[in-house]
Amino acid sequence: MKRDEVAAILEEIGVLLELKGENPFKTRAYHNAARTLESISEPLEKIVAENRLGELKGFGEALQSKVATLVTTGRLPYYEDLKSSVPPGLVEMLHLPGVGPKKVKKLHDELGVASVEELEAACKADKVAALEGFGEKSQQKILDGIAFRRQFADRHHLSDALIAADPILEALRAHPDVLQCATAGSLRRSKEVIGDIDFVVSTKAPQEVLDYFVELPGVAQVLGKGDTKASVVLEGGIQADLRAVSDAEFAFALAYFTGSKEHNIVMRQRAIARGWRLNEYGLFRSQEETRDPQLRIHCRTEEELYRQLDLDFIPPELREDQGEFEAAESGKLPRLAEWTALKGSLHNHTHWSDGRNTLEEVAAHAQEIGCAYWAITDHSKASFQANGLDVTRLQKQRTAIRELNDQFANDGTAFRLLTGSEVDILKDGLDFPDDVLSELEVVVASLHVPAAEESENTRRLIRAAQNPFVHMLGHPSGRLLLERKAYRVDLKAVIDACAETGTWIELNASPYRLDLDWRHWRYAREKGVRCVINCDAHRLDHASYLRLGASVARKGWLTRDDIINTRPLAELRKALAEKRSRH
Ligand code: DGT
Ligand code: CA
Ligand code: CA
Ligand code: ZN
Repeated sequence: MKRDEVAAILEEIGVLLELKGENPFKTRAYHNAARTLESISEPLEKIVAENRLGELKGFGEALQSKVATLVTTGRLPYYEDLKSSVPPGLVEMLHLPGVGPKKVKKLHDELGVASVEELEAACKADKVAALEGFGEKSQQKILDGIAFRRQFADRHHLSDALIAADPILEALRAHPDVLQCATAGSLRRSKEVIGDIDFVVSTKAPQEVLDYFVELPGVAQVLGKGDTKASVVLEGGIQADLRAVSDAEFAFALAYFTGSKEHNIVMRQRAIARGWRLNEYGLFRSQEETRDPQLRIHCRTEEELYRQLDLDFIPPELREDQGEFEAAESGKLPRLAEWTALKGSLHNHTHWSDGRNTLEEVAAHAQEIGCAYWAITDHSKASFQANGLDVTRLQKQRTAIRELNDQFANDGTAFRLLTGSEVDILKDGLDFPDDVLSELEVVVASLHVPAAEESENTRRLIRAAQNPFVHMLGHPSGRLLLERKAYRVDLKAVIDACAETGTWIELNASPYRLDLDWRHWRYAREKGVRCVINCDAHRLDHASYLRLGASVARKGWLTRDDIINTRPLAELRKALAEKRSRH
């Protein structure tokens, strides 16, 4: 088992012990041990193999033996027993606002509440307010929290849906009776949040394939199975549909189930206008609904279907009835960016602020995945909760980055780290003065503590854009998908200001943000504003967000030229210098 998984289990043991009311020293020891593991730079396997766990701070014999067991066997009976002794509903209750382990324990001990549903009933019966340490206000807060979570209970982050869909698609592809298969629906269109996953297969043996699908590992529950369709719930809670059609129907079914519904409606109207009928089974020479193969206009691929309707092939990301038909009719669809064109990320964190890894680790990983550069933009001092850097630490970090880059130069490595900051946008300006910013290669300005009024947030963002040393605005709406709404802001006015000042806008590629939203990018692009697809990486594996960010950029009609970080290092440096030279 790897370091991060071991750390997560230690963390969970700490929480479980808290729920059981264990003494705080013991529970804290597990939380601290998890932190310690996250910050070690040597491979954990090596430390275990050399029997050196005892050298880690706070690792007594009991902890050492548990970690060693996890690393070598991948399991820990102590953890498994502990987990099965605590109702899973208690852990779920911890996600509610203002509810910590102590309160959960109290609710469980005194009211017998063991799930979120039971907690809701207890609140509605006014039993929670009466408990010591709770009161009316916190009872209401719990009820609001439950309602808020329920609102999103059946929606999922795109990244989670992609991870869940991948092994299922692989398994379908491997089945001997499956001829073609694909994901469709909102997942294929790269929507930022997903209701359910849709699969389409073509086969001569639909029953065999459907039987196989509902029995796949990863399927937690079967909701229904008919002759051509099955619905299941995957482990992790995402629902998935599979449709089985004949091979001649595949292109039509794929197009239909990819949607969107709005896009499909226009497609069908175009068919009708030509005296035809379009549905999930085909495009038919018919004035009525039909599934008659004799009447079908043969299309082996979606490209051929679009061609029949006098359209260029419309990439799935654009199928939202947002102007794609006009463009496809007149050969004006943009050539959408490919994620492989990205050369690095310009907004990332390290353990200098709230990231997990060292500069060396970050650089090595970025190189390994084929990047040409990677900017280090840790938080500025106002973000104290994220361990933001003051000027002194920032200077130190710059020196450390310069030394690393010197090493790369000596080794003949082309890769470079870029110095930078994610500087906080404050009420009266930025968290660093201009002379500090001017020495950094990359400056991202972000609003982390917004005001209540729209006009005030708009003013602050525009002012940041007007600063000649700010290259780009970070996560400009501040939304956290399925969790927190955007702050109030006039994004159109902000985009206009960026256009005027030559400031770029980030497409924050974290699956929880995907901010600026794809719906705004066409306007930004028309205004000439450039996009930067940034990982906002806090850990090495966040580098994979580049790909996710690119699929959402495609949804915003962006081409390679619209995206700054498709440029090689020398061109990027020129582009970075440009804004400052306007001044
Ligand atoms: P989701 O699952 O809520 O994230 O969004 P979708 O777009 O994946 O929707 P879903 O799973 O209900 O259906 C998949 C596609 O099937 C949808 O994008 C378009 C097509 N579809 C489903 N129901 C209808 C319908 O009533 N009319 C039309 N024209 N298309 C439909
Ligand atoms: Ca769907
Ligand atoms: Ca569906
Ligand atoms: Zn940020």
